Amino acid sequence: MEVTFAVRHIGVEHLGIMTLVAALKRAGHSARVVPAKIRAVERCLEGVQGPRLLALSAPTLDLEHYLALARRVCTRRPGTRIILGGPHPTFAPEVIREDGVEMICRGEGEGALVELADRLQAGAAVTSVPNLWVKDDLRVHENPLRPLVEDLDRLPWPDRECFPSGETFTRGKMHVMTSRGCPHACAYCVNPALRALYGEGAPSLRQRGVDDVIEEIKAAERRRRPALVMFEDDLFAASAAWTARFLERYRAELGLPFFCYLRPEQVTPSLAADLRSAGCVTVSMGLETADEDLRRALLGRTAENRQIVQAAGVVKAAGLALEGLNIVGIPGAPPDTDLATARLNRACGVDYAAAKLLAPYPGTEVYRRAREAGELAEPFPTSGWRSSFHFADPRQRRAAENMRKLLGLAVEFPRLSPLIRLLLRVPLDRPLRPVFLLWEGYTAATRLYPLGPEGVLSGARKYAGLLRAALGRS
Ligand code: B12
Ligand code: SF4
Repeated sequence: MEVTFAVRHIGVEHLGIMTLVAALKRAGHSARVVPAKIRAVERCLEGVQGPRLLALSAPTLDLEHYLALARRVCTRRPGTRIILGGPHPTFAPEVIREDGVEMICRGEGEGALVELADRLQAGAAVTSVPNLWVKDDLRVHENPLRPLVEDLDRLPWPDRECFPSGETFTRGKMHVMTSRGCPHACAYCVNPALRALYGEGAPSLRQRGVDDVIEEIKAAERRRRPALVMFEDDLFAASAAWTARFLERYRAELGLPFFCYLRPEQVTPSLAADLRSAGCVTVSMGLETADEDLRRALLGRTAENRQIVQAAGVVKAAGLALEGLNIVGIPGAPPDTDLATARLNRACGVDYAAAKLLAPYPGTEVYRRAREAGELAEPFPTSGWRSSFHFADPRQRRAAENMRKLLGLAVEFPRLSPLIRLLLRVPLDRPLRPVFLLWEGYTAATRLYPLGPEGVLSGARKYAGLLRAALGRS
């Protein structure tokens, strides 16, 4: 049978969907990816022979968009089966009670979706598929999870042809994951929640074989050479022995420029040198906040500032570009924490300081605490511009949301600090969005992602779209 995936952010390689598509195809089904707009979805569903299944992958910020789409599809194309998977339904399965959502998938989806498609094609009942919760007229069937796929090499490679443009990569970036999971316990991340969901005995980190990853990149490269390989692993270079073998092979057989995430605790001069000689151009590293107590107690990260600055120095000394990942607008943080975070980024010599607002995503420890304290914003915002915490004092909300847009500039231009301090108090949400996007786009093109003229051009198109959206939405 044919499965229709509707995707909101069509310009981003989405490894989850691409792998699900590949799994369906391997099992003899077909799948199409269309933009998550009612007309495109209807057109696609009209052409489907046999049972119609609409598959949606929902992070929390996109939930409202997908629920609205599901409701419309239900009304206009009755009989369409609709399934929602991804981080939000995994950790907030009660979303199944929403109109339009018949099924949700919790956790890893390849086995579940293939089994669902098999059963629909055979006209069999679907209420007992492991990983799925299924709503019928009487009740919600809450099925147990199937075990995690232990050997990731058994999964098919992501289908790189499934997106409508037919392009293999977005802006020349090829996204790859060499592993799934992470054994750490950061309070704002879904990984600890995933471990709790699967229970004791489930592996907290699974790594692919070196061969499998190298062959996947080579196969993609034969179709189109990527300008940059983006390793999206939650924890790249988790094992020293695996990493040494992998980088050796990568250097000898591929040598393509690449990007990866590291934790400061992982960085050593020899790792940095190996990364560099294998082709790494940019490392992205979580600094989080300059307040060590907050970092430890509230965010669950134990690195000290001294260690972070040292790790950053090692990365820079190896000739790699460094992106600092920061969390600003932490409710209850002492005044000036975010300005101290700007100073920490300067001490690290980051090439770009990315800032996100602390967000309580379902399943995380931060969510649990915020809910208990009655600090969750109602309704949950649908864009990353707004804080998802309830602030008793609106001035604190304003300062948090403004700082998310100004941190990069505060790091780059320390002389602006007095002005930035002032701007934090002014209601400037919308005017600051283009300022933020222009700075982010500029540093992405000139410092972090060497994508060549084609990449710069399509990056400019992407940022033009983001600018339009930022100015038009709340
Ligand atoms: C790469 C990445 C990005 C990339 C690309 C995102 C993308 N669309 O692919 C970029 C940088 C753009 C990004 C941005 C953001 N991200 Co992000 N990102 C990731 C990351 C590291 C990997 C995603 C991935 O490819 N995973 C691998 C695939 C195989 O897993 P998967 O997507 O979960 O899919 C599997 C299952 O969930 C399930 N499944 C998924 N969809 C469906 C659908 C159906 C129908 C079925 C049956 C099953 C199913 O089956 C899949 C295969 O097993 C994850 C962390 C993680 N490990 O997943 C965070 C993660 C998804 N991101 C997260 C967040 C918060 C964000 C941002 C909001 C950050 C910010 N403040 O700006 C933004 C906006 C996201 C958005 N609107 O889409 C959170 C989401 C939490 C939540 N509840 O929503 C995660 C989980 C990080 C975390 N540790 O908490 N992100
Ligand atoms: S934030 Fe990073 S290091 Fe922490 S648990 Fe999540 S993936 Fe692991």
